[in-house]
Amino acid sequence: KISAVIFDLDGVIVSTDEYHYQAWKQISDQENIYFDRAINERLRGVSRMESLDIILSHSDKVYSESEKYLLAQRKNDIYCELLNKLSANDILPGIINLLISLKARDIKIAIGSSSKNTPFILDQIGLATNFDAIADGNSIKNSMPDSEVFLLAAEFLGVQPEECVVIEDAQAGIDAAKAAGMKAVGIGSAAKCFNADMKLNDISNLDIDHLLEVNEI
Ligand code: B16
Ligand code: MG
Repeated sequence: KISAVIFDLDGVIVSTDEYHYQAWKQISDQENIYFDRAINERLRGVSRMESLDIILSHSDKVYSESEKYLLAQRKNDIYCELLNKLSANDILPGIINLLISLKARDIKIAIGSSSKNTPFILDQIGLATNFDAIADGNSIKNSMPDSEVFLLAAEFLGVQPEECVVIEDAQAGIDAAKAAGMKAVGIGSAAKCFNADMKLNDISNLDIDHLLEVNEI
């Protein structure tokens, strides 16, 4: 029986994925590295340093660890500047209604995100105190597709992995949820994931009864 829903952040609760793209685009332009939206798709759910490695794989130059660190820091400065514009208006359609319905049914809710900016983003959109637990990029060693972030969220909630359903927009996140022994709902670009238990274009099409019965699918 499902007793908790774990939400990914970027691409599920809020479309910060567009800001990640803009920030990485500025860095790759400065470095004269080819970068486009197709490459950006591969960065979904992937940690900051692993994202940088994917971008740098399109360059012939060999970057030292300290150069990489500085590039990642510059990207994050640009990204955080863009995050200043975020507000509750940027919460994606269907999310608030879903959170209210889950609370009404005593289903626990958590965040499971690779992002180290999770506290700042939740604060900007006014959801900092709405979740029963938050597991994010600051509390994990291995990022998605490793199961660590979702297992940690379940531990914080005090529930078993098999009682959890994860909502994700990235293949890496669906893989992480399945590796954790959880059910996985793929939305947006993750609606194409072969291993998602349920596939949807966006949250506003989600039927909550269907979500909580995902075990029986
Ligand atoms: P940061 P999620 C992920 O968030 C993003 O999808 C991914 O593009 C980003 O590189 C990663 O967070 C790290 O973000 O630089 O803010 O620590 O989708 O897991 O909520
Ligand atoms: Mg995501």
